Amino acid sequence: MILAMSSLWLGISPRFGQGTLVPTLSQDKPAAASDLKLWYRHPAAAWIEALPVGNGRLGAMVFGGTHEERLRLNEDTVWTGGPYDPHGSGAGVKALPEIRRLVFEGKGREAEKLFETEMMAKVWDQAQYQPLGDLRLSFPGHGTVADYRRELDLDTAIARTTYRIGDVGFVREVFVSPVDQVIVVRLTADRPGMISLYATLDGRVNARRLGEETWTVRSEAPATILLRGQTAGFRGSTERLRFEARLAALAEGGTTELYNTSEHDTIRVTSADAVTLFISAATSFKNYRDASGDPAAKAKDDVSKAAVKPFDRIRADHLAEHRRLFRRVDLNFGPAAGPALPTDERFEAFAAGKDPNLIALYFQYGRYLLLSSSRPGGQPANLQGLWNADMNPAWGSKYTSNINLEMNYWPAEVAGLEECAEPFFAMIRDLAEAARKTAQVNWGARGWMLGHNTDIWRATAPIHGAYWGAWHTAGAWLCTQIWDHYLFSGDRKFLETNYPVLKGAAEFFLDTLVVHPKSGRLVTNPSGSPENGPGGDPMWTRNPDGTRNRPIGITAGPTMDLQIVGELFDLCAGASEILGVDADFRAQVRKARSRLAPMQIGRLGQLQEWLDDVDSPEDHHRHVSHLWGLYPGTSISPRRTPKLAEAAKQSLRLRGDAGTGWSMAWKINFWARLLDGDHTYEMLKRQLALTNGLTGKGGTYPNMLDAHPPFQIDGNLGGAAGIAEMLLQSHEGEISLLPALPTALPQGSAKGLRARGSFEVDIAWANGVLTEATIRSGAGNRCKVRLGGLTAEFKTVAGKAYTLDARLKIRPE
Ligand code: FUC
Repeated sequence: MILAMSSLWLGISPRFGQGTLVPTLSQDKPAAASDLKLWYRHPAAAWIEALPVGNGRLGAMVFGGTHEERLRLNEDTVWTGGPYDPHGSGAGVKALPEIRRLVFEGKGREAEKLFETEMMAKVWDQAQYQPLGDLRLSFPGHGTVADYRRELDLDTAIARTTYRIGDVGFVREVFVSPVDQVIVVRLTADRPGMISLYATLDGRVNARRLGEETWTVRSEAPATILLRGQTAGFRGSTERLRFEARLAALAEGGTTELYNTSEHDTIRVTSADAVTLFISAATSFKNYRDASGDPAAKAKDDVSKAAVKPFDRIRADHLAEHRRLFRRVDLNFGPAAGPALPTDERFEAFAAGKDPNLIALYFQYGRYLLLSSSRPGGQPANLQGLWNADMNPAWGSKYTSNINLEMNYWPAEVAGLEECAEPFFAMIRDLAEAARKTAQVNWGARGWMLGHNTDIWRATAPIHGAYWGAWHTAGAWLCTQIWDHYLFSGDRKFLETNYPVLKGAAEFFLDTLVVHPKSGRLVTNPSGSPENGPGGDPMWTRNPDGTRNRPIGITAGPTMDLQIVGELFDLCAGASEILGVDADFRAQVRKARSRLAPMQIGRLGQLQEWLDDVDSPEDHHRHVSHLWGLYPGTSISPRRTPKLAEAAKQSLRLRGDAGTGWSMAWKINFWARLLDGDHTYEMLKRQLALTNGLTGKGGTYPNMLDAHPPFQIDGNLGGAAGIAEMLLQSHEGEISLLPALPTALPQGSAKGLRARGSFEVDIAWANGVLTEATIRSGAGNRCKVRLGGLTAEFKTVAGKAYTLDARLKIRPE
C-alpha cells in the first residue's frame, strides 16, 4: 500500500522541470497593521510574557519594564563544550546479531540491556544550548507611569514600549538587525534632555550540573561594556567554547560616562535627548569540527560598524530585509471582531468563538518566529528556536529529532520562507558526514543515520538508553524534507547538491534492513516507535523504591520506520531518475521498497503502531509516530488509501485530542490531511488555549509562545503549518483548495501560499465556499487543481497568473 505514493511522486517530479520559483508577489502591503501586533497593557512579569526579537543568530526577549528593563539575550552558537567524538567503547556492530536475535525472539529487556552496554555514546547526553546573558537597564528618577503599552509588531519586527511620566512621553524600540548583526535599543522622549539610564551586561549564572564556567564583565572607554567568558565544559569534550558580547551606548546630548562599582561596570547616561544601544556577540564556533574562532574580533567589528551608520539607515535596512520575507504571505479570517483587545485578553474571546483572526495572528507569528530564529548562515531553530532563558534548559534546548527538529521546518515551504530552511539543510549535510562513523561502528553499514537527538557538535551516537536511542530513522526523515524543498521549488541544482545525502541515507537502510523470520518481509531491527512501547503511558508506573516501570521500547519494524524508509527509497529512486544517475542503485532501492513489511490495520480498527497487534486502547501517548505516513508523509490518504485513512482516524480517536504543545500541533496537521476541518479547528482551539504552563498540558503562553510545557517552538511552527494545511494541500500531484475548511471559519482570504510544483496561490472564500483563487506559476509546470470533488487541469507559463472562479474555470485576463 505504501507503493501508491511512489508512482505519484515519480509522476510529479520530472514534470516539475528545472525552474526555481519566481516571486511574483500579489501584494506589497500586509493585512491591517492592528492584526499583526501582539500588545499588552502591562510589562512582562515573567519570560513567558516577554516578547521575542531575533535575526536568526542574535535574539532577545524584551520584558518592557518601566523603571528597570531587562533583555534576556541569546546567540545561536552559545553551547556547552566543543567539538567531540561521541562514540562509546562498546562492541557496537559485533553485538548487533545478538541484539537482533533477542528482539526477534521477543526478549526485549535483554536486547535493551545489550544495546545499552554495546551501542551507546560515551556520555548518555549531549551538549546544551545556553543563554548569552542579560542587558540590564535602569532609569533613575522615573516616577509614576501612565498610558503604558508594549507591543511586538510582526510586520516591522520591532518591540516597542511606550508610557508617560508626568507630561513626558517615552518610547523604547528594540530590534535585531539581520543586516547589521546587532541588537538595537533606541530610547527617545518627546522632550529634550529626558533620557537618563544605567546600562550593563549581566545574567550568566553558573550552571549547577555542568561545573564551573568562567566569565567577566568589564568596561572599555568611552562607553562599552564587555561580557566575555567560556561556557561550561561538556563531559563529552575537552574543549570549551569562548564567547564575547559587547554593549555600546551612543547618546545624543547629555553626558555619558563609565560608572564602576565593585560588582558591575556600568554605562551611565545623564539627561540625553536620545540614546542608541548596540549589542553584538560572537563565539569561537566556526563549524562542528572547529571552535577556534575569534569572538572578540567579530563582536568588535559588528558594533564598530553599526556605531558609524546613521540610526535611520540601520532601522530602514532592518525593515526592508524583514519585510522582504515577512510580507510574502497574508492571511485573514474576515474582519476583526469589535474593538482591538490586548493579546492576552483575546484568548478568551477566541475560546468563545468570537475572534477567528487570532488564528491568523498565530500563523503569522509562526512565520515571524521562523524567520527570526533561522536565517542563512546561522544555526537551525533548536527546541526553543533561538530564545532560551535557562543555563540548564529542558532537554538541553538542543535538537530532538524524533519530531521536534523536523516540525520546526514544516511551515518553511508552504508559508513562503524557504530560505529560512537553509541552516536546517546545512545541518543535515553535516549530520550525513558526522554519522558515517556511527553507521560503521554500530551497524557495519555504509551511509548515515540519525537517532532521536543531536547538538551543535553534530553528535550522532545513541543517547539516553535503548527505549529512546534505538530508533534511528531521523536521518531518512530529514531526507524527505530535502526532497520536499525540491518538490516545492523545482530547484534541480539543490537536488544535485544534496543527492549524496539522500543516497547515503538509503545505502544505510539497504545495508541494515533484515528479513523478518515470520513474514519474510524487510524490517528495521533494532529500532523503536519513538519514546513509546506497547501499553504506552499507563505502563509508566512508579515502584515503592521510586524507580519507574516502562514498557519495552526496542522492537523490529515499527510502522513509522516502514513508512519513512519506504518514502526514502521512493524519493531516492525519483532523484536518481531526475538526475540521470545510479541506475543500479535505483533498481536496488525499488526492489527493497517492494519487500518492506506493509502497514497493518489492527483489532481495534486502528493503524498498528507495531508489527504485532499490541496497541492499547488506553495509550494516550503524545507521540503518534505511526501516523507519520499521513503527515508529514504521504502514504496514507483519504482519497488514495481510504482504509488506511480510516484506521489512522481510529488511532487518533484512541489517542485522544489532549497532548503537549507539539503533539497538538501534529494533530492539527493530521486532521487537516484527513480532510476534517471541524476536528482541525477543535485542535486549534486546544492549541490556542491560554496557559501559564503550570496546569495541564499544551496551550499557549501570554506571549503566544507554545507551551509543551515548558516553552518549545515546535508547537508554534507545527501549528502554523497546520493552519496552512487546512487551506491548501499539494502533496498528491494536485493543488487542493480549502481541503479542510472548518465551519467556524466561513470567510477569509490567504495570499502568497506556496504549493509543490513552483506555484504560488491566493484564495478567498465566503459563506464557507471558495469565491476565487489565483495561481501564479513559477516554472511553467502543468497545474491540476482540486476543490472537493471538482478538478481542473491546465498548462501554465512561467511567471503568469491564472484566476479561477468557484467552478474552477479560468477567468479571461
Ligand atoms: C521528545 C518528546 C518530549 C519533548 C522532548 C524535547 O523527547 O517526547 O515531549 O518534546 O522531545
